[in-house]
Amino acid sequence: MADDTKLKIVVFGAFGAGKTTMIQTLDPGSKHIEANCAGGTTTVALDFGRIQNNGCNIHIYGTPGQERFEFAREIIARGMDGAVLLVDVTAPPDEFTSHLSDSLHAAQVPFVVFLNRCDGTGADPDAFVGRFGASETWSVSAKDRKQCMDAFLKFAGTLSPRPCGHTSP
Ligand SMILES: Nc1nc2c(ncn2[C@@H]2O[C@H](COP(=O)(O)OP(=O)(O)OP(=O)(O)O)[C@@H](O)[C@H]2O)c(=O)[nH]1
Ligand SMILES: [Mg+2]
Repeated sequence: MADDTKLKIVVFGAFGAGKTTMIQTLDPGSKHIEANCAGGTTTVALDFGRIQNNGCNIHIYGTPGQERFEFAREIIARGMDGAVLLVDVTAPPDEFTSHLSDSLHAAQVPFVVFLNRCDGTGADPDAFVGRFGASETWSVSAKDRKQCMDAFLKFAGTLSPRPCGHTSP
């Protein structure tokens, strides 16, 4: 039977890392609450997309990357089954991404690292491999549907889905 289980996966990452772009790539019908900022847009509340895979309804929540939205990240994270930490590999390693990875370890939630913008000028994914202690690391471009979908579904397949009627804490 289709849609008989569900998963909540939350995407974290620093400002501009590509969270909204990846969720749009995974689900072209996804919703995004954004504001204009210098050179583009920034998430000011959340992203929400859905994928159905083998009878599992996967809910994907994107978080705001600006540090001042910590309260929003805490709310969105509640009841998550797994997380993706998205890292911009065209920029040097930053403290905020390390803070996000520390929070995921502290929450004892399974998470995977997506090294993003591998298509970008100056991309250096090797500088990040093994850095965050995640179960797995994938090199992707958030604009490449196949890369993102393959890695995302592989990660989702390692999680334990819940029955659809179950209410999370
Ligand atoms: N070339 C390339 N551009 C990307 C990639 N991922 C994101 N971008 C671009 O980077 C910019 C920021 O992407 P967003 O998806 O808005 O980043 P975000 O992590 O949601 O940002 P915040 O919500 O502000 O934290 C946009 O112009 C995207 O088109 C990628 O993999 N490759
Ligand atoms: Mg965003």
